[in-house]
Amino acid sequence: MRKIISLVLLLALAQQPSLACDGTARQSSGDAREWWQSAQFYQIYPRSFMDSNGDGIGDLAGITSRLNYLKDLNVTAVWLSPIYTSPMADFGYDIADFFDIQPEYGTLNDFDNLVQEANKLGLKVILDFVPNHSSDENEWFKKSVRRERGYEDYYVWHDGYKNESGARVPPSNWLQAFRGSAWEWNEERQQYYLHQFAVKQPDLNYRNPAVVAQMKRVLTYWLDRGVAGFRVDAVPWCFEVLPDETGRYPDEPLSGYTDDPDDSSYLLHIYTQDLPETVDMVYQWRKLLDDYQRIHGGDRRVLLTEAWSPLDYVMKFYGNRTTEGAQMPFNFQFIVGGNSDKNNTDLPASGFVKIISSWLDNMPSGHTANWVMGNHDQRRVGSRYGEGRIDLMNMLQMFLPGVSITYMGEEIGMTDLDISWEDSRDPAACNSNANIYEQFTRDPARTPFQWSNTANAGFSTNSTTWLPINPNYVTVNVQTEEAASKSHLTIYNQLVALRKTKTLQQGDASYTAIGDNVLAIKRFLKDEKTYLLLANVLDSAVTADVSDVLRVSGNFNTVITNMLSTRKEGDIVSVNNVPLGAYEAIIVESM
Ligand SMILES: *[C@@H]1O[C@H](CO)[C@@H](O)[C@H](O)[C@H]1NC(C)=O
Ligand SMILES: *[C@@H]1O[C@H](CO)[C@@H](O)[C@H](O)[C@H]1NC(C)=O
Ligand SMILES: *[C@@H]1O[C@H](CO)[C@@H](O)[C@H](O)[C@H]1NC(C)=O
Ligand SMILES: *[C@@H]1O[C@H](CO)[C@@H](O)[C@H](O)[C@H]1NC(C)=O
Ligand SMILES: *[C@@H]1O[C@H](CO)[C@@H](O)[C@H](O)[C@H]1NC(C)=O
Ligand SMILES: CC(=O)N[C@H]1CO[C@H](CO)[C@@H](O)[C@@H]1O
Ligand SMILES: [Ca+2]
Ligand SMILES: [Ca+2]
Repeated sequence: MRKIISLVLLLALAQQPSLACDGTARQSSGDAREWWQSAQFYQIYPRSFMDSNGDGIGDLAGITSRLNYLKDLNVTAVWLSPIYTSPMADFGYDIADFFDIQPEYGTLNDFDNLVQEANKLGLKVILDFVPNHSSDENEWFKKSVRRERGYEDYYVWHDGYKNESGARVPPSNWLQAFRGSAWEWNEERQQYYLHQFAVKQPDLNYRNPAVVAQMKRVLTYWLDRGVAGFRVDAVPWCFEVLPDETGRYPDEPLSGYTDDPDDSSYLLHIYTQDLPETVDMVYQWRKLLDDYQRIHGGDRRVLLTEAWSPLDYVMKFYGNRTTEGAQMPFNFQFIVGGNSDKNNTDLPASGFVKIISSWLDNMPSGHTANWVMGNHDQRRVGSRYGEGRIDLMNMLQMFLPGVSITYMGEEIGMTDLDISWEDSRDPAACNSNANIYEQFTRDPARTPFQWSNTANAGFSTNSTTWLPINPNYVTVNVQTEEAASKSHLTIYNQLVALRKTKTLQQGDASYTAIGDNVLAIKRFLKDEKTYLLLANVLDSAVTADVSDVLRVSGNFNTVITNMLSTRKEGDIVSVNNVPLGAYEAIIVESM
């Protein structure tokens, strides 16, 4: 089936080779562009970025000490994964106090200092906002367990049922994301509570206006501390369907995808995800940010939303005809749009084209595209797309029109480290068993950042770090790559500089596949230089003629080459005869 689809796509492309696509808002091109529209966002997983006090765990002072590195990368805004008080059942996505900092990461003072120092360097700070759930150690939950006034319905509680043999059974068949029932019995309250993630992550009840107001207070609190916006976690889970008039929640239908009844993909989540109420909630948060800016001034505050939902639902987060939504609903097509097992090491050029067009063709007009290649939940890009394609993926992220969102370490080509069962820390792994955890674990992409080839990769003075360090740090690290004449990092820096050209900031894009091997992308703007990204995505050499498909002619000048290319900057490329070695990727400019 997939073969047929890509064949049809190739035929369509052959007939209409220059699929022109504008990744950014036409009406806002030129002067009206806002700071975020061609920004580089950089995701930091704080636990693994930099340890300032030798306890083997990254922290806020560590991040502050490395802001110059981010400045040198010309990062526009840094998104920090959760840093709030947490028992760390899900490494900070289980928040015990939405208004304070996890002690092992530092204090509110350390946070204020981080924002201040970042702002001095022109860097904005974005926080992770985790609206769907809190920790069971949050005061709100404890009060709700005790049915304290005002907190009775802060979470989703239910008596459950007695089955025919008189045993207590949960209110519905709903499953949590980390395996097993989404309902947990609470002895003290004598009711079940809903947790769409871990048992220690009870879902807040968005049907309760007091909860909605409380979470808006959380946003305002951090805006007051100077953040430039929020990345919103796990958005599609916020609302669940209302119970029927007898108080019963409907069971979800079986998906047929797996026989494992504990696996969340055993069910189709038609009652627990992607509800319309959730979209409206995002619009309300956007309004809060805009109102805040109107009152307090400063640059536009932004929202980035995380939703692994069908594209038509994801696109709704941009807003509708009357109401603004998130500026950047995350585009996960490079993660979900390839092969279903996410092993894209053999993905042909048409697969890349399909991924790119799936976003650009479905994005409502007047909005800005964004490109996410990975994050702390996914295998590293080099491990998913193959190490030969590390630079290519960075090139795509920087070259395609719109916002780039880099997960820390991708700029130096960090790859997954296999973590043993004993060393596993992720609840998604630990809730399974030693035989199957590798399917679920998210630890391999969370290992400490590799700063140098000195002890512990320069991450910590402690030789015991919370997750082991990838032994490849000896060669894959910032210090070594900065000193090299050519490395993943020097190439990334070249891409950053290229991004500053008017063509890349404001130009149109067209793109196509030539055979299985060649992915060809053109960026162009009237009166400016034209740039071409020409990539051989497979491991056999080819020669391509891109002149007709990209509507270009003559000679181009080589400006950036990947690690596997033997070309040099300044080499002349004739667009009707471009030999490309295995996995070679180059960017050339018109002369
Ligand atoms: C080093 O890290 C380990 C494990 O994280 C910890 O138990 C130990 O106390 C740390 N050493 C120092 C000096 O902080
Ligand atoms: C009732 O639930 C209990 C506990 O889950 C289970 O062991 C038992 O088989 C169930 N009985 C029936 C009749 O479904
Ligand atoms: C847009 O969204 C708002 C807020 O959810 C809603 O009230 C309005 O009806 C929607 N408009 C259209 C045209 O869908
Ligand atoms: C992906 O597929 C390639 C080629 O079939 C294989 O060599 C590699 O081990 C696979 N990688 C993963 C992470 O499954
Ligand atoms: C980052 O920006 C500064 C000033 O805008 C510039 O001098 C520097 O070359 C840029 N770095 C890169 C990698 O483009
Ligand atoms: C990419 C990402 O942030 N994923 C998070 C989604 O939400 C769950 C629950 O909060 C986390 O476990 C994931 O890490
Ligand atoms: Ca530390
Ligand atoms: Ca929910």
